[in-house]
This record gives sequence, C-alpha cells and structure tokens, in this order.
Amino acid sequence: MASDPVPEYKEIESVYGLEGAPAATHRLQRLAAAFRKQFGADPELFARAPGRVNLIGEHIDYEGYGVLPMALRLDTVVAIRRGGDRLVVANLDAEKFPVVEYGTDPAQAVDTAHHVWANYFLAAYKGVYDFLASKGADPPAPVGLQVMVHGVVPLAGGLSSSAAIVCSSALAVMAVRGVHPTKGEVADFTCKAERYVGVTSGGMDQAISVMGQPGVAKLVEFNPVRAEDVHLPPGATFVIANSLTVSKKQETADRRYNLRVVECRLAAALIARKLGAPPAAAAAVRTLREVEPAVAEKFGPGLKGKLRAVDELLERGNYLQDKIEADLGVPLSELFAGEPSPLRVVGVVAGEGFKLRDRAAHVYSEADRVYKFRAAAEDESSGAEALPRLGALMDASHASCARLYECSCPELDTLVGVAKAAGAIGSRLTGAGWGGCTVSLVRHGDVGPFMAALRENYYSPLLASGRVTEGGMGEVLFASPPSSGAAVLRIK
Ligand code: NG1
Ligand code: MG
Repeated sequence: MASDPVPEYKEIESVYGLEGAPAATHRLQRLAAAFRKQFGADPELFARAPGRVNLIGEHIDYEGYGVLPMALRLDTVVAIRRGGDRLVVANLDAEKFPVVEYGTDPAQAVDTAHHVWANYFLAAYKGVYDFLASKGADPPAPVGLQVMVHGVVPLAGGLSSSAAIVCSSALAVMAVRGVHPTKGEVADFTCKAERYVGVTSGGMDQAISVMGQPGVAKLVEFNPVRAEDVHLPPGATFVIANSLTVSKKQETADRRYNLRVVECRLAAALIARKLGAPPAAAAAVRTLREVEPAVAEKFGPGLKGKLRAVDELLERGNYLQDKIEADLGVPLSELFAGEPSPLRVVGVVAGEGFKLRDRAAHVYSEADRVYKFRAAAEDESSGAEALPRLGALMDASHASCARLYECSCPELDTLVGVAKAAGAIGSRLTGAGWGGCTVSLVRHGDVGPFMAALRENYYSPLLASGRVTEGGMGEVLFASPPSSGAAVLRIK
C-alpha cells in the first residue's frame, strides 16, 4: 500500500487541472466577476477544498482512532486579495450569506453564541496565525483581506461543508501571505482552527479535505495526522443520499456532538481509575485510545479484551454527575476546568447524565471495523466476497451508531432501510449523524435502478411537498468517485 508522501503544499498548486476542466474554470471566472463587482479589483488567487464522505469510522477521530473517508468533487472555492483594512467576507450567494466584516486582529474571539456563516472564515484566519506563532516565526503584520466564497457542499449534511470552507479559507489566507506549510501541517492546524466555531471535533474532515486524492479512499490516522491510500475493489460505487433532515451541530441547544466527546472522555477516565490510576492521573486521561495499554494488560489484547473491559468496568444506563465524581474522586468542574467553553458547559450541565458503556463499546468496535474494512477492500484474493464483506461492516457500523452511539434519527434509519431494500450491499449514516446523509455501497451496474428505487421509496413525498425540487435532486442523491483534495489556483 502506498503511503501519502505528504508533499509540499506548493506542489498542489496545479492539481486541480484547470486546463481540461472547463466547468471548473467557468466557475472560477464567475466568482472572479462577482469579486470584481464587490471589491473593484481582481482576486489574487483562489483556493478550493472539497467536502468528504466517510465510508466507515464514525465518531472515533476525536478518540484518536483512524477513519476511512474519501474526498468528494463538491467543494468550496475562496477568492482572495489583499486590500482595505478589514476582513470583508462575501459570498457568491449573497442572499443566503450576506457580507460579514471583521477587524484584522487574529486574537479576536469567534462569537460562538451568535453563529454566522463567515465565522468559519474567521476561525481559519485565526488558525493561520496560530500556526505561524507555533512555528516561532514572527507572523506577518495583519492586513485587510477581501474575500468571496462559493460553496457547493450541502450544508449541515454530514459531508463536511464546514471543513471545506475552513480549509479553503486557510489555504487562501496562507497563499496570499506567501506562507507554504506542508499538507500535514495544514490538516493539523485547520482541525484545531475549526474548533473555534464551537464543535470539539476530531481531525478527519480537514485531513481528507487537504490530503484526498482521485481514485482512492484514505485511511486517515492521527497524532501526527497522516493518510494512506485505500484502493476500493472494482465494481464498488458509493452512493450518497441526503435524508433532508438537517444536522446543525453547533446550533443545537443540547450540543449533542460535544456531549459525545464528553461521554467518551468520562468513560476513558473511569476505566483508567478502575484499573488503578490515582484520581488525578485518571482525570487527566482524554481518550479511550489512551487507556488501551492498561486495558490490554488486564483483559487481553484486541477488540475482545476491550469489550470485556467496557462490560466489566462500566455500568449500564446513565451516570449522573454525583456517581461519576464518587467513582473518579474528582469533581467534574475540576475535570473540565482548562477545557474550551463548549466542553466545560456540556460537562457540567448534562443533567440527564452520561451514557458511558454504550459509547465506549461503539468507539472500540467501530475503530476495529475500520481496519477490517481496509483489509477487505484490499484483499485481492477475496474476489466476489469483497463487496459483501464491506457491506456487512457498513451495516454493523450503522447499527452501532444508531443503538450504541445514538447519533442516528428516524429519517436516517428509514433511508438506510430503503437503501437496503433497494439492493444496497451496505448502507449507513455518514458524518456526525442526527440528520444529514447516508452512504450506500452499490454494485456499479446497479446504480441506476438503485437511485430510481430511492427516488420512489424515500424522495417522492419530499418531491411532492416541495422539500426538494427536481433540479435539486442532483445534490441530494448522487454517486461520487474519490476525488482530489485541496488546491491553490490561479486563472491562467
Ligand atoms: P461532520 O458531520 O461532517 O461535521 C463530524 C466531525 C468529524 C467526525 C464526524 C463523526 C466536525 C467538523 N467534524 O463531521 O470530526 O467526528 O462528525 O465521525 O464536527
Ligand atoms: Mg462539519
């Protein structure tokens, strides 16, 4: 298996292949024309970054485990030039996304209480300066920037529209300031930067958006972030279907995503404590991955040992704050004291309590399925067996997301059921869940009838009620080949 050489970011300047891609060129020209109208000058350059579909490995990136996404063709493009003394962030779709202005101080806070679309740009902008500061170099003095964005990744659909805008914005800001980190560095700092928007996410989306390559999915691993090619078996097509239920992670009052991050952390801390770590050391544990060595020592290696540990050390049902504090020997307020505010809030206010055992069981079993999926995809001796093996892993992933992690929703479960009945070899929610998209594995020759069955059995009432139009269906139900990652572009 070829591993990603993590090329210099400079080298990706031409990857998008503007020649021979008239549609893309046309899109840039349209964006440039709107840019000129808005700012009275041409953009200096463009950066683009794609959304992604995660084939398997859900809600485990923030626990430090590898995931298996591929980049989509759908992307966000950012046009930029230096000018003025503010950050002026416009969008080609001005009606939906009005112009937002910020000062140029990279230390300004992102207002997470009032979510505006351009906060993603601001988060990326801050991230670029954080990165430069981390390098110990004197960052260039801030200058005014004029920016116009155009995104075609469906919003809040689990396809990482957020990473697409964060990564394209970061690349644009860096390139226009003449800064050229490696892809690995960009993946790393954009992940941290996106957290300014208030979701304490893992690094999958930014990594694949930056490191994606045409024709291959990627096994993305963390600490440090890296990506290996995963060749999908011939005849395998992945079809994405949007449930048309919106998943707005950072806008929901209960902040379900952050709650899961907290639950995993508490599960890991309790496991550590039960295996003999003193309270302070147990409270310092951040991920389920960190307790793996201690678990293996007592319960044996592999998934079996981990599931036994979860079973024996964690209780069924909800843990209330008192119970956790008694078991751990540390108050939760102390545990989350140094954390970013979203985690602190969730950790202290989750009045209904925390489900630890099921969450940990999901994380360990899902992490294991990622490696099984890669092995099945690349096992050339498996022949006709390869696709059913991948499909079974996807089905198991969905069941685990739905039952153990509780990140599905009725619409996603229905859509997965319709897809299976329509002949999908495997089908599952993709991304954070609670709405958004599913991904289904379908034999190449079956894609037409498969999509027709989904239209009939899932989308016809939504078409009838106007929730989606005929013209909009191309963005709602589509097959996508693995596509290129981010690039910086100039119109020649
Ligand atoms: P989506 O739903 O695409 O935003 C989120 C996280 C990922 C990962 C998945 C679940 C963000 C930015 N990304 O993806 O890091 O944890 O959920 O696997 O929140
Ligand atoms: Mg996102």
